[in-house]
Amino acid sequence: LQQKGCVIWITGLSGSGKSTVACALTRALHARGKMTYILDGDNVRHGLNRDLTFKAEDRAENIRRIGEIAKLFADAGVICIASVISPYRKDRDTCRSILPDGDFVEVFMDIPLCTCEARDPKGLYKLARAGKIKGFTGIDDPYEAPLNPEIVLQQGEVCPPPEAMAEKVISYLEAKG
Ligand code: GGZ
Repeated sequence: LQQKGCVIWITGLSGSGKSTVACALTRALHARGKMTYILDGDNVRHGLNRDLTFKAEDRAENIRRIGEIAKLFADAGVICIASVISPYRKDRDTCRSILPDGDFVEVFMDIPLCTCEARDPKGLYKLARAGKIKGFTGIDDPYEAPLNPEIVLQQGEVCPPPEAMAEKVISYLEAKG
């Protein structure tokens, strides 16, 4: 194989920019001739995982399935980018545990709730605040931030462009060979 696969696991709140960074990362990796595949929570929930709700057990099952698929892609030599809220540490750690050491790269979108809520791209925070969506992550459902992620993507005064965030991931991958 010309390319070694791995899993880039992007975790963070709704509206933190996971999907945007996943797309920027894919473009940057393609430009370097790498094969990638994005597993986006919101998309996978429309197909394979359409039987799952947002209660804790179903979120766990959502993450388990996405982790198993990501592993298959990595086995096939693809850089698989999972962009899923994955709010529970235990569920993310289970995904890590099924991969060889070093092949699970956890990327934490460390963006404050107030920023995500201000963006509210789909108006879901507004609905959650109004009580029209119950169990919304960050509002009335937990988000457990990673304790030891490989990469933390943060914002200062302004949020860096997604390309700059993607470059941080690429630098990490290059440093790891
Ligand atoms: C969190 C929810 C919820 C609830 C619907 N809580 O930002 P989005 O809108 O486009 O993507 C979110 C998506 C979350 O799916 P995941 O598979 O990533 O979640 S998890 O890892 O927790 O299983 C959000 C939308 O679905 N959404 N209801 N209650 N996000």
